[in-house]
Amino acid sequence: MNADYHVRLVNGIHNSTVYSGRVEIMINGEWGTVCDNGWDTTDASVVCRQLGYPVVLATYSSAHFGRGSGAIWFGDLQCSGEEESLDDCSHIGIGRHNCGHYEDAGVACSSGKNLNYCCIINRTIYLVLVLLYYYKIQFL
Ligand SMILES: [Ca+2]
Ligand SMILES: [Ca+2]
Repeated sequence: MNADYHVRLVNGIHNSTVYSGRVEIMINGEWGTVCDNGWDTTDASVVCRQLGYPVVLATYSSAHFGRGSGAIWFGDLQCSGEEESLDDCSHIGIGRHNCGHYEDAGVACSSGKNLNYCCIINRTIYLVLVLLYYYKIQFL
């Protein structure tokens, strides 16, 4: 990973549960975007994990969060999902692409905290219903 490498999400939501927006990356002091060509959940998982929001809720293409400006750093990313940052993923070369900013990639990441909370409640309700059903059969 390049020492002068930063990532942020622009024009979306940023709170303790969700972080979303246009993917912007700083390389050599310049913020740029990622082209949506080949942009998928595996690539996005690298961004989300680096930002401390380990769950990918959705990926976006076609400048869903508005068009960025300046460089378009990456296109045709092929991450395995294990990389520390996008510049460790396979790609066609920094700044090499045939994309426009109308193709800027976006992502919605989640901390997963509220998701776990929801599912614990759902599982508890399910368990109670199963027990009620079971006891109803016993007493009939
Ligand atoms: Ca495209
Ligand atoms: Ca990809």
